[in-house]
Amino acid sequence: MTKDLRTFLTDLVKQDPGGLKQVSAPVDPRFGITAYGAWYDERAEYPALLFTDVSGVDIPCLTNLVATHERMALALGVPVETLTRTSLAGQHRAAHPPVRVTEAPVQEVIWTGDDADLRRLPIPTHNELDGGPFLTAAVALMRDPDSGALNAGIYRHHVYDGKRMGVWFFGSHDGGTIYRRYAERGEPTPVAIVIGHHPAFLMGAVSRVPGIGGEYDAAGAFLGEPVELVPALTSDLLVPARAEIVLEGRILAEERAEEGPFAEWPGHYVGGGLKPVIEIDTITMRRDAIFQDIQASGREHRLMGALPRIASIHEAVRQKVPGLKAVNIPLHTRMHCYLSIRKQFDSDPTRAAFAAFNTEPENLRAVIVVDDDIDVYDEREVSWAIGTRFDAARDLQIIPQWNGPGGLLPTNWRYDAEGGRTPRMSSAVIVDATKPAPPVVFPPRARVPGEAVRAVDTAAVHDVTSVAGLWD
Ligand SMILES: Cc1cc2nc3c(=O)[nH]c(=O)nc-3n(C[C@H](O)[C@H](O)[C@H](O)COP(=O)(O)O)c2cc1C
Ligand SMILES: [Mn+2]
Repeated sequence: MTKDLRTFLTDLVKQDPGGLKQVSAPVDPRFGITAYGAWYDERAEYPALLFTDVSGVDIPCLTNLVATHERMALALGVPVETLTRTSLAGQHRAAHPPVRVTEAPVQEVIWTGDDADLRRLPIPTHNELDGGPFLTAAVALMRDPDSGALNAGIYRHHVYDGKRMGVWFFGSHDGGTIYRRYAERGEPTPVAIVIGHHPAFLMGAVSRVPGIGGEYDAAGAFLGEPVELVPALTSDLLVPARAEIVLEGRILAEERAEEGPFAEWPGHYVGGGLKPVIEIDTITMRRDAIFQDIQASGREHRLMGALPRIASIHEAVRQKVPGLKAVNIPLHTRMHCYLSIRKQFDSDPTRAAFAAFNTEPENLRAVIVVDDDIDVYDEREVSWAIGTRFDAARDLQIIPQWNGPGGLLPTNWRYDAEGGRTPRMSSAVIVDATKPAPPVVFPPRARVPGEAVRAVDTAAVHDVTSVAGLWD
């Protein structure tokens, strides 16, 4: 059966009892949905939550679906260790290109005109000081007017009323490039916003694919099968046939509106300032559609930011430094990246770090490079490498003007006592915690020979309950 959100929920209920919880009490989309996520977060639990009685609307809201490595592993059909302890390298992106189909479940229900009203969807307001409801799991599709390529990405959409939303494309993201290309010609940008699909589809949509477009291929690689596409109703865009909901509209060429504030993954609120405005014309959906949300600024948001990029960074760094072994972006500090390499040249760490920075230019602030005997998934190992193999005067490189100006990182802004802010550039660092390249002989790491440890006779070990007999 072709994979979609429903096939995944079916798998989840079978494979992971308790992994999906239904909340049948009435909830207010304003803080009511995220409140349940926060309640579980306080207990370090992250079940997927399906709200079937959201006040004022008929459509249920699903959140926290992609909040754990375990569920993502289930979605990708791999052991969880593959997600938590490897780099998901070698996603064969070209293996499953998208296919056109004729059956379009996502167009079973069509809302046009006044009926195409965003207020009929269960769109949460997530955190205390957010400027309003936001779409957080919405994959916006646009076509590059120069190459014709279809591009996808998740972008935050600030819902202003039944028809209009603000959208913020960060820094150099392709979404913004496409919008600016249309806007420079004075034309609106056709957009289709996809809500609700298999988690592997979302992994593809937020992958760092080189060049504009290619996200449908990346999604196919993660799904292990092609994404099925049908034509949108109001543009030449192609939308996933088995998505839950699609919003069709245009990004207006001239209009701008104040966007945000909105709580972002670094854990702070960030206002966008004046941003492009989308007008929605048509909303299509499946019968009994499920609206999908990502718990903003929570674990789900950070996991979805880190996980797909680990694979992309692996792929980019490996091209420059073939000795790359593993990549980690720790969930709790998503602006840091750890690379372990089998070092051949003293230039390897710098080359590797720049390849990582250039794959994730908006988000990374520090790349820490270690040798291949260091486990980048173990914070203690990384700290130990810094403590023993890194000399700040020689091995710290500062890139003074890397990030910003502006964006999500608080360091990219200067704040003042009046509550104002000015965008500024911020720096990035490379921490080279590797040993010198061969043929330099570095002291070996202390260890008891493995052979001797394996020969330990545990049957001869017992608790000492009395000292009688141990000495005269
Ligand atoms: C939950 C979530 C929210 C995101 N929000 C935004 C956003 O508001 N703006 C943005 O430019 N990128 C956002 N991203 C990142 C993009 O979706 C992602 O980097 C994508 O690769 C960008 O694609 P593009 O370069 O093709 O535009 C978000 C990612 C996730 C997982
Ligand atoms: Mn892209």
